Amino acid sequence: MEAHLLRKYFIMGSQDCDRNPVDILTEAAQAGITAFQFREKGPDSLMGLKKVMLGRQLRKICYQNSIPFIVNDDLELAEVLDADGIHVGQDDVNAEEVRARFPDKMIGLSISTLTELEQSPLSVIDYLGVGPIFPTGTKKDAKTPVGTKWISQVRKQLSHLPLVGIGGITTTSARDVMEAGADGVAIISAITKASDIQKAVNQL
Ligand code: TZP
Ligand code: MG
Repeated sequence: MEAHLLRKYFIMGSQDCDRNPVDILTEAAQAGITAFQFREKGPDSLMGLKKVMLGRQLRKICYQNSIPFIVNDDLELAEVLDADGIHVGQDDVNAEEVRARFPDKMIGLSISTLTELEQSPLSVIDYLGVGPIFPTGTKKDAKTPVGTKWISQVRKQLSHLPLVGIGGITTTSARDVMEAGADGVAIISAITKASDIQKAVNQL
């Protein structure tokens, strides 16, 4: 995977949006995000056909703007929507199983601790999501923040693997995450809650 695609990695599901997710992604795509992850998850998220129908609309926006479309956790949905990639966490389906099923899709894996890093099947994944870097109100079950120092540590150990910081990153703290050695920032609320998405993406 080309690391520059992770630079401004926008993640979102309908549960993160106070207005139409289609409008939010359209604005973010036009403003210059470099990748998108459809993460329809948690309380208030859509299920079944509604999830698929929203996914189709978001997928189309990514096609039209040449932005990689990545699905969180849901392998069936990734298949149905012809996603470019899949992102899995520690409690989701194993990355090796994902690779066996999808030889050509990008695979991202979240890690929060050294143990998780050591136990990860790094040879089958395309990038790591590292965090939460800062406290976040978006993911209710987020682990303890690891800080930007941890990005530097992971970067030292893994010079070859693209990595993106996630969790509580704002337009002002994104710089620290990049300077610690990340290839990009993965953000939800810094974009979904922005009063001016164009401006927020520019600042990022
Ligand atoms: N994984 C770790 S923190 C997080 C996820 C999905 C939430 C990130 O959201 P925000 O609003 O950018 O803090
Ligand atoms: Mg997960």
